[in-house]
Amino acid sequence: MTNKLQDSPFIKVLDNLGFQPEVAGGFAGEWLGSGKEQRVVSPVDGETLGTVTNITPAEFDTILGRCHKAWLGWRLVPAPKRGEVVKALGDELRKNKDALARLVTLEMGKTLRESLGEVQEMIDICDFAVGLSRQLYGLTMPSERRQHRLQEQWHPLGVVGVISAFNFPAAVWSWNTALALVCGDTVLWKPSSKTPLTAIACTKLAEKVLRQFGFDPAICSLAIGRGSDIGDLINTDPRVALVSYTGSVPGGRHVGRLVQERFGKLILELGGNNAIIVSDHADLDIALQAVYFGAIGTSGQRCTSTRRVIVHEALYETFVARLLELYRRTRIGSPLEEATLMGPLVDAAAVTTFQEAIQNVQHQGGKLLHGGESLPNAGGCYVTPCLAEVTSDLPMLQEETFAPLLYLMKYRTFAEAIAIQNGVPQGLSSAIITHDLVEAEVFLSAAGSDCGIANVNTGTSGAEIGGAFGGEKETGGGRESGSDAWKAYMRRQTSALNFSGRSELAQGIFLEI
Ligand code: UN1
Repeated sequence: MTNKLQDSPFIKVLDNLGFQPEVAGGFAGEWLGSGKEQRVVSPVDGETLGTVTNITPAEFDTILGRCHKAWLGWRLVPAPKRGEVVKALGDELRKNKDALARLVTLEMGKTLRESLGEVQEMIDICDFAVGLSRQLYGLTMPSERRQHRLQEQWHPLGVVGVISAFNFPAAVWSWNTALALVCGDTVLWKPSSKTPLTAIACTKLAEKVLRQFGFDPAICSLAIGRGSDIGDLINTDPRVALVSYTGSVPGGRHVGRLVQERFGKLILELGGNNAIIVSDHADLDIALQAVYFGAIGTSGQRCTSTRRVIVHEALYETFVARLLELYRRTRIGSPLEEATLMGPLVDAAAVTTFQEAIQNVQHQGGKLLHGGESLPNAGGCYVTPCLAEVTSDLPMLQEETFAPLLYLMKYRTFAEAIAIQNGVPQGLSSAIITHDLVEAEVFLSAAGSDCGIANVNTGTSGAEIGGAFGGEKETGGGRESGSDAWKAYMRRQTSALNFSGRSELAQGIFLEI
């Protein structure tokens, strides 16, 4: 470790969060990890942030064993008491909001203001879950039999395996964990190998809170390692009752097959290919804001990022000219600086994928209007955001490129716009910018957007935690976060209770004995 590194701001960030930069990547009541050492490099400036030791398969077995054992006790704690723990976790996140956000920025490169937003989402879901801890309602139903009662209850499920991606390295864990904890589940987290330090920081905070309450800290366990070994151990082990996977479509296909094979439960949050329709009844300022933030926010690395804009031909030229102006002025640079709008991509491989996609688009007949260069800023992975003019039959439009690459296309009729919007295999998020009430209603109707999220006059990204988050088709169909997404984290039990003092079968069946 160089002196420069010891003096650097990220060491102070790590100190604030209570850990050193050389750390073990496994936790289940104690920290362990004796597998491969992994150097964590910041996309901000190419500097080493720390070294994490991955866990071995044998250590995984210990961790999962402890996490499962912790569940046997945790499931019996009354849900409102579990809510108190989540409340304290939310308070701990409030206290550490700045430090954790800085760590997120240093480790994966999103701007500090977006990282602060990410930690805010974590605080929000904790607040939501605290309320939920008193509202895990089951229904009672009128029985068809006399003096019988029919009811359902929701019971804790078991260990929830959370496999998360680099782009929301802290929030995805919290959406799953806050709900899982109040539902009486324990959590085993395998974060992206690109963001282990953020995962260690979050787990440290959870450990602190659980210890304060005298609960087994293995309730929030951690298993850092490669997807192909540690991830698959999670997918195949029947002790993991639910696997919540956020990642690519091919990754989801793999996870889905393994978990389904053993009839485990699944939440899949896979790719998006999100479009905004800009109608001829749109407020252009709203449209520009929605499209610009949707496309360059998190350097185009959200699953909700805007990838396609479908613009009415009547205002296409004006819209594109104004968007181009914004693209030219994009302030690209260190995500730690207040003025920066777009930070780096997560790593060099992401830069290559971005540039290859742009080449492909051009080969297929797309016209490059702006961007696509890689910038040599201080060892980081910086690029200029790309705008490409295309027709709606361009094959690349079917694919999600996880980068700031935005496709612009024209439409003539509203039906055509909806068909283009729905004409991709993914179905996460969508939006329309219009002041025409009928268009907005059609967009939200059964014949409108086929996505899990459909917004009017606001963009595709930045969903609030209060709604259920997730999408259809190749996006995987899972829902997490708000609304009744908690039900996926519990098992439903239906009971018939007979207090009639005699025996009566349902469906009017009579049996003489
Ligand atoms: C993701 O990119 O994995 O809606 C999730 C948003 C955020 C969540 C994104 N609240 O953009």
